Amino acid sequence: MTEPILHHYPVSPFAEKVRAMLGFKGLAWKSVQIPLVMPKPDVVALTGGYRKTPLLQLGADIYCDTALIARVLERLAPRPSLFPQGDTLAVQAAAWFADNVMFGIAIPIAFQPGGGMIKLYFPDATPEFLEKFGKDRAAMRQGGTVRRGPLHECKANMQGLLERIEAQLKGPYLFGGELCVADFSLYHVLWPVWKVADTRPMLAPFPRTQKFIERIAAIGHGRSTEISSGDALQIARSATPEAVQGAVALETGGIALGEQAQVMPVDSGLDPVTGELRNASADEIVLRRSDPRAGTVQVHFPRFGFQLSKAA
Ligand SMILES: N[C@@H](CCC(=O)N[C@@H](CS)C(=O)NCC(=O)O)C(=O)O
Repeated sequence: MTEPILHHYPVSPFAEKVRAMLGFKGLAWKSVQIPLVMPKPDVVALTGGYRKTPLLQLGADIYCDTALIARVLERLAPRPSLFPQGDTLAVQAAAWFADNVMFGIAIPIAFQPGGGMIKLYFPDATPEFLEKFGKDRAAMRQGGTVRRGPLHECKANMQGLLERIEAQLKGPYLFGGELCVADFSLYHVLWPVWKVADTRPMLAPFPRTQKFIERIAAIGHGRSTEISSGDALQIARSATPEAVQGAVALETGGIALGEQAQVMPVDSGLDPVTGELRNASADEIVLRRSDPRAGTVQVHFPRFGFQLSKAA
């Protein structure tokens, strides 16, 4: 089996979601540390424009977005399953709510300027670094649908959500006794609140929730080996993209397979990726593109939350 390569950085909650899923699956993986802010030349060489964190690479196939990465990990290692109750609406809805709504509430709490996670992971951060970080994220949200509310509003919403999470956790996990993909989504958005000493007391009135976070954190990250982004580009260049099984062109707005198309997220980081359309199913879009350093790669996106259009 091609060893999966995770492109990530330590402070990223979405990367923590995938690190924990890799640990759960007991997979050996390669780790590439990528920049926190743009420019990210080696990331963009692989994706063609998409800049978010993390990415999963399997040879010359690049998977964007953790919702899709979860499905890829399930295919690589079906047991233990990330979908023990099935890939149901309730599971998907809970995962989406955590990844999108709750993430937007947790970030202003745990990534307060100059404090929180940034202080924990970058204790020597200069004012210039903090300014660059703030500007990078503001630019990333430009034109998208993501809103960052003021701190007091986020804290109020977090309090209300924690009460409901605590009530939901009748067993060890959201849907009972078995861990599923939605638990990893909930875990990674609460992870920064739990990591930071200043915000951890918010969880104190919710012992079941706190135990839930500790239980998933204790899974660990599996076995990883560090490689450079140059090594990852070399791996992509010397591999051949996987043949897409059962390719379809479902509701593409008139784009046929083999034609040039453009894909980008709709929420934030609206950086279009252009390539030849190889698949557009209800779940996944695949573009094939070539890059002088990465060679010919296939970039995979989930269908949900992404926009497919004709190449400009
Ligand atoms: N829907 C995406 C969201 C990923 C995301 O927003 N990641 C954050 C880091 S936690 C990010 O990309 N930040 C900007 C960056 O790393 O360039 C996913 O599930 O992968």
